Order: sequence, then structure tokens, then C-alpha cells
Amino acid sequence: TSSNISKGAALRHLLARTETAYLMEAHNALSARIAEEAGFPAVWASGLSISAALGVRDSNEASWTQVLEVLEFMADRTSVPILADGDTGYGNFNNVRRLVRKLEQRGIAGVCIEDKLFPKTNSFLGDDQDLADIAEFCGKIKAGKDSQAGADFVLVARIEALVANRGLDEALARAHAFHAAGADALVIHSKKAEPDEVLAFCAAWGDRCPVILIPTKYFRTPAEMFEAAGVSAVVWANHNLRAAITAMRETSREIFATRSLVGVEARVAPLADVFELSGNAELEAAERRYLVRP
Ligand code: SPV
Ligand code: MG
Repeated sequence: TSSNISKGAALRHLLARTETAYLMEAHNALSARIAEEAGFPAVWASGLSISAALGVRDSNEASWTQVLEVLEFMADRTSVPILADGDTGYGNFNNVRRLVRKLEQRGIAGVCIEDKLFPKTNSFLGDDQDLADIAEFCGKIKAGKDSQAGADFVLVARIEALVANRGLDEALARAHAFHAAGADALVIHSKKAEPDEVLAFCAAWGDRCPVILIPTKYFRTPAEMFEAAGVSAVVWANHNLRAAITAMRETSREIFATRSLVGVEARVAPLADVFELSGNAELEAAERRYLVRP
């Protein structure tokens, strides 16, 4: 799908608005398409979900080019912008440069890199999250911004100071440094069940640049609270993956137990949906136009 406005510009615009944007997780082209179909204006390509869908851990076990392949399929099947989870950038500043160039070339609107160490660990695992050195991470941000070919690509810097139990002051110091280094937006992450610490961050940070939240753990917080706090975007980070796990488990177990499709047929998406989601109508039209059957 093409449009006059680039996907990077579309994401940039979403983050710049005063309204809060909501991004839905996807981990492959199918789930990205479904998120777009539901109405989401942008997609979060979750590292956790892409890893889990590939059957590996969220510890950089999938190589960056393996993730890139998944992202390319996702971008090809959607017209909304995709914000890719770039973990720690897969190495040092130089790896970030190449990552940014390749993502941009493959139609990804932006990347989020987090201030931890490679190989990263999921924020909700363990209590010993090592943070990147601030100056070193700023070099990655600068290198990433300097290497993008166009003006539109969005580089988001994710702050893990609260996840690492380093407190609000450390989080704010990092925010100031990453913003000064050229980050277009910030993610402030938290593993608390209440939003207090991220809302305190938002209040202190103000509108210096867009702030994005990932309320996986503080999921009870009503959206109105994020909106009142002036949050630019909220990421529903892993819920297509988790929905798929539940649905696939129920279906597999029932078919196994009953040796029959009768019980599940009415509950699973019809084949027509599968053809529609993969764009078969377009191929049929193209065949009418181009295919000569001798
Ligand atoms: C992801 O979705 O991969 C994220 C969010 O980075 S979290 O799992 O909370 O770290
Ligand atoms: Mg991640």
C-alpha cells in the first residue's frame, strides 16, 4: 500500500498531536493487518511477541535480520505506520546505524531503542536489569538520527530506569540526555501495578517531547488518566499474541479431545477471512489483467 504521506511522517504526526494515540501490538503480518482492520492508527511490533511467535526468548535470540524479515512482511501488509521494538539496537552505535537504515528502507516508520545492555532481558523478568551508560546510549541515539535517509523516520528512546529500580531522578536525567541527543520521543517503562511513577514522570517532563507508555502491568489504569496526563501514545504491547495463545490452545485441545471439527467450526474465522486478510482479491484482479492461460 502506498500513500503520499510517508509512514514515518504519519507516526511523527500521531505522536505530535495533543490527543493520545493508541498502538496495538502485532508480531507478524497477519496480526498487524488485524490491528489495522480494528482501527488502530499505528502498530507496535513487539520484540517480546515476535520472539515468542518464533519460539524463542525475548533475549535477542532471534537475530536482528530475522526480526527485520518479519517486520518487512508486516509493513508490506499494512498501510498504518509501524513502530519497531529495536531492543538495545543489537550492539553499539554502529549496529544502530545499520538497523535504522534497513528499517527505513523496508517501510518501518520508527524504532524504539532501550537503555539496557545487549543481549537484553525482558523488563518483567528478574530484578537485576543493567542500564546502559548514559553517554554511550546518547551516542547510539545520535548515530541513529544521523543515519536515517529521510527526515520522517522516528527514533524513540526508551528509559528503563524505573524498571531497574533507579528512581524518578535517574529516569528524568536520562530523559533530558536522550532528548538532547536527538530522540524524537521517549518511552518511560514501569513494572508497577499502579501508574503513579510514570504519571509522576509525565508531570515532571511536561511537553518537552512526546512520551509513550506501555501499561502492561498497570493495565487497570483508565485511558482517561493517560489522556489527562498529556501522554502522546499508549502501547498495548502483547495482547494479540496472548489472545492468539488462548484461542489456539482452546481450539487445539478441543479438536484433539473430540477428534472432530464440529465443535470449533463456528468459533474459528472462516476461510474467507483468511483469503481476505492475505489479499486474495487483489491477486484475482491481477490475474484477470495479466495472466494468460495458454
Ligand atoms: C515488547 O513488547 O517487546 C516490549 C514491551 O518491549 S515489554 O515486554 O514490556 O518490555
Ligand atoms: Mg521489547
